Amino acid sequence: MPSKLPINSKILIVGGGTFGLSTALWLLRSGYRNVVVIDAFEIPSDISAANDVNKIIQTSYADAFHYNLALGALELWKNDHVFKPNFHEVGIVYASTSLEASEEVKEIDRQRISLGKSPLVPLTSKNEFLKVAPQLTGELSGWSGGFQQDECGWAHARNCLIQCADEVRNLGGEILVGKANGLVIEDGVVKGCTTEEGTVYLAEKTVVASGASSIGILDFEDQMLAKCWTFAHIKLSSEEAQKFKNMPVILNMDQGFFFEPDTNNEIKICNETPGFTNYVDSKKNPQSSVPISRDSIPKECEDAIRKIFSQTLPEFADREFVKKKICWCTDTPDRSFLISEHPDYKNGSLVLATGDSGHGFKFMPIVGKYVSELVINGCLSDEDKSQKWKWRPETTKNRIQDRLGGTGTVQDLKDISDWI
Ligand code: FSA
Repeated sequence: MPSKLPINSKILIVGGGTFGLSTALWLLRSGYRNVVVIDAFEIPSDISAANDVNKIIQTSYADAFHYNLALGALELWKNDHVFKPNFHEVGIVYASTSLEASEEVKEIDRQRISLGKSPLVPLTSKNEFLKVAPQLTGELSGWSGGFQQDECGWAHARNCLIQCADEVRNLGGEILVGKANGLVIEDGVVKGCTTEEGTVYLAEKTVVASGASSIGILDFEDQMLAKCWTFAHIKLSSEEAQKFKNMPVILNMDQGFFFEPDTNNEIKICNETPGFTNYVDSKKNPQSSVPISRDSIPKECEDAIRKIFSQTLPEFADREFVKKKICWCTDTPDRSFLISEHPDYKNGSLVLATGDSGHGFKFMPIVGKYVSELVINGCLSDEDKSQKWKWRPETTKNRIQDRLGGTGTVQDLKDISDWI
């Protein structure tokens, strides 16, 4: 077993988003004081996937590994003063309008039962949906599913970033602006990173936690595939918004999801798709899909969003979008995270904490526990986690897709001509 990292060691975390800030928080709470986070932007970064008004906080998973991990996070969503104020435990309506999606809901139910949880409340008719979400006015034709009342809902993601960053600073951590573009390596040991601005940051341990931007810093041997999803906001009047207070998250597994209005009276709605890449080389190597920022969405995504409203809240189906955005995630081949020491560098000097795979945010309160364990002890105490999250370029041949909706295939943004 490697020796424990001395308490005064300098730890550099590249990326101040979900994984990076959580790691900084856990390290500082473990007594490490020399913790520096750098991010290309002030927090909350405009390109962090978590810079968003709401994200689903879901504990129910079809697989026991993520289910148990989410239950660990839930404890902190309910009790940690950084996260608790941002968690809204309003429940989730899991719905489906296709056979594959209804299978997914059944899988979740099976896993719940095997973990000793009560089954989801079955939703097989419009009336049953209205009992749990009376705000819905649409016909919900072909909708079925299940309802989970507690241990789930949504969180104000942007405020989590802000509050976590405040806590990091309060505990003595530093958060600096700089766009990392490479590592400083001496004799096989990572000694920090360089930035586009020409600054060199040195540290005993470097953690790369920069989500979809991680591929700009080091070669992940095609394990990371940056993809984006789309969402829009509509604005309600105060009277309209009033009716939706504490509405559960409406999550149709094959079409998309929406939330109760935020404090600005805006409803955020996302359409489900297999995601979009942005390849910059014609060979389409996974690592050449790079995030770009856009305040517009493909027309087909607008149509999909309006379709969800026409089934659930037809009064909003034609309402103007006051915001349209794309949001970047980075998929590993099997959609488990990559939380591991890099095998090619000595002394565990480079730790990777990335590969959110489009389901990372709900784990924000707890993910740093494991990354910090790796930084401090040089290994994870749980063998299952070290297996699941290890460096694994051999898995790139069998990349799973694992999402429903849209055209059924991952499209490249450059092949989309119709935008709104
Ligand atoms: O499990 C979750 O955290 C839901 S994430 C929401 C979402 O838009 C996915 O529906 C999508 O497939 C992609 O993974 C990005 O995130």
